[in-house]
Amino acid sequence: MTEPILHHYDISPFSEKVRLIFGLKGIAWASVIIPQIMPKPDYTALTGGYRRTPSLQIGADIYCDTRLIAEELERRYPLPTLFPGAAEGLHRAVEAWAENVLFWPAARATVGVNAAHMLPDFHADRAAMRGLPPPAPDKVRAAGLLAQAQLPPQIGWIASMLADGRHYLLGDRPGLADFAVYHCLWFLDRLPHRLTPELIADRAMTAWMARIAEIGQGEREEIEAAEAIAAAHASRPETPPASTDPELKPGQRVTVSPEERTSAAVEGEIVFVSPTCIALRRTDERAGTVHVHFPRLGYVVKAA
Ligand SMILES: N[C@@H](CCC(=O)N[C@@H](CS)C(=O)NCC(=O)O)C(=O)O
Repeated sequence: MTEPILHHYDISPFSEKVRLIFGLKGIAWASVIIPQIMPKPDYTALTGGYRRTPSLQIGADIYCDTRLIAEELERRYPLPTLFPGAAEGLHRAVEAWAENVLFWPAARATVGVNAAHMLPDFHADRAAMRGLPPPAPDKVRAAGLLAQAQLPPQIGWIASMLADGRHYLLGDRPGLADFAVYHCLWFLDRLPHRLTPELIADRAMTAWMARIAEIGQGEREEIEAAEAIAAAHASRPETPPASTDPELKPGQRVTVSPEERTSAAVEGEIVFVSPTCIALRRTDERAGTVHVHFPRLGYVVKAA
């Protein structure tokens, strides 16, 4: 099988979730470090304009969004499973809570308290991503403090999940629910002003975090973006399975964009649609013909 390539950067929390999946499954992978802020010309040559971090490349197939990346890695590397101890639906429900409700206050609190340590254009870049003007530094700090108040109740829920002595959130083996919650908390300590010392006192929770960290990243090898683009150019996308959607048919030209409008719409021709995924064919001068895959959940599909 062609080696997976993760386009990511080291302090990206969503990327940490995927790196842990590599660790759990013992996968060897290539790492391309992408810029934290726009422009990202090498990255968007592959994704067609999707800017969020990370994406997974396997030959000429590009998988956007960690929810879909998890699904694809589980399909290609089924063991050990990402869904031990409980139904996939329960892992996915914990993931949805963690990434929609827990993640944002954790990110805002971390960035707010570390406002002075971010890349010079970081705050302006993230505001522009949401169609907003650059924020004043004291606004970033104030928003961080407000956000921090949203964390203790949720941290209490996590501690309560571990209170019966279990080693992982849904049982005795680590899975997607652990990684989705963990990456939000992991980010609290990635910048010079670490927040876990003041926010996480529960010993079972600290021990759980240490167990997750020990899973590691699998076997990582650094490569340049140009190598990844050349690998896409030299590969053919996988033959997609039959489409299942009666409305969105292969051959139609559409755009796909995140609901939160945090990334440009990607335009292409539908090659495959399932209840969980939509894949578009597009051609780039450097990357050649690629299939860009998105989850259905959280993404808007429109006629181009
Ligand atoms: N739902 C997405 C969220 C990804 C996300 O928001 N990633 C952050 C970085 S960790 C991001 O894209 N920030 C803007 C950027 O990197 O350009 C996923 O699961 O992959």
